[in-house]
Amino acid sequence: MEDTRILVTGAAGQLGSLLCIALQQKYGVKNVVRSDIKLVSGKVDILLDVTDVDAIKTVIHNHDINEVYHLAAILSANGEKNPILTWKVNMDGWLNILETSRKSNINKIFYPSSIAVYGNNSPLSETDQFGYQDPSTIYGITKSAGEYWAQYYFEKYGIDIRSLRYPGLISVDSKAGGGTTDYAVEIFDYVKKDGVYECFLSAETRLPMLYMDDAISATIQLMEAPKEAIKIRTSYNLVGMDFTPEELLNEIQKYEPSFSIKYFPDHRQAIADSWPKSINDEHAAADWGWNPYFTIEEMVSEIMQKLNIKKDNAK
Ligand code: NAD
Ligand code: AKB
Repeated sequence: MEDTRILVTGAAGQLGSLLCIALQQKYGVKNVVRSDIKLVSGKVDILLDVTDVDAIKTVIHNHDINEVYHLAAILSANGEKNPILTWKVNMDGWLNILETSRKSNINKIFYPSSIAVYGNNSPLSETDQFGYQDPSTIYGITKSAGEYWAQYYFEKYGIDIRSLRYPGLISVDSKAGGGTTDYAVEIFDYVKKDGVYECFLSAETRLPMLYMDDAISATIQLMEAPKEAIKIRTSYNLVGMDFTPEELLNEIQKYEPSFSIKYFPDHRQAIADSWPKSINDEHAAADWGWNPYFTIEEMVSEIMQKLNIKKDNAK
């Protein structure tokens, strides 16, 4: 059997930098080629701009790649600053990966989608796998179209493309990259006695979220599932929890009672308001056994351990 030889695009990002560690542990350091448009020491092996199709071909050929994790993208909030560039990176970049894969030895691809495919006219509570998509951002438009391109290349060319519709991903070991859910990552940089976080969403904005460890487990579990188990070839709904900034604050205050949030909602509020409040991911559970581990309580407890902050027993 040939070795799994993986190319990761966007490897320096919030997800990529941690997913690459898990892939290296699983497949061996030499079998994971970490690429990004920027060189970040310890996170990126080679420079690769996904809008450059010739560069993609060369890397896939020179490194004998047979699997791709295509993470490179511009996220929701940053995308609104430059919609045309966002289309170019997210859509042309994805088509470059798909076309190069079709013409080479690539047999499996991971493609991350997002809850951003849903929007104002979608069902926003317990949003169903097949709920109407109505993306409100250029990012969501590219992710929605990208899902259908994934299904098209699977059906027409037989490439085994698998995808997850991630909610907001929360990590402390890597920084968020310019999205609407970033507050739930940034906030932990401010947690200390009498610390204050200035939140760009309102106190009651509910959004679906997932702790990074669960996101990485889900990704690997999906990619390892038997081919016949994967019944959805657009992208699977996936979630771990949902909460508001105020609920996250209450959980953090169990450890740091004097910590507080000041609310200054900005342009990202409208994006958040158009996204699901909660997600139904029963197809992921039924098809390949998805079962998240982290609740908000377990996540905050784990993060506080990492930050070396102990529970305040008075709370
Ligand atoms: P990120 O912004 O942290 O990282 C994206 C990376 O892509 C960056 O390192 C950036 O340098 C790179 N990049 C940008 N343009 C590029 C180009 N032209 N060529 C090559 N690389 C380029 O994003 P992330 O949070 O790590 O997200 C990874 C993937 O997961 C994205 O596709 C994103 O849409 C998806 N996703 C993330 C979340 C989340 O909450 N983090 C949620 C849903 C979906
Ligand atoms: C963003 O906020 O843009 C991302 C996402 C949910 O896709 N975190």
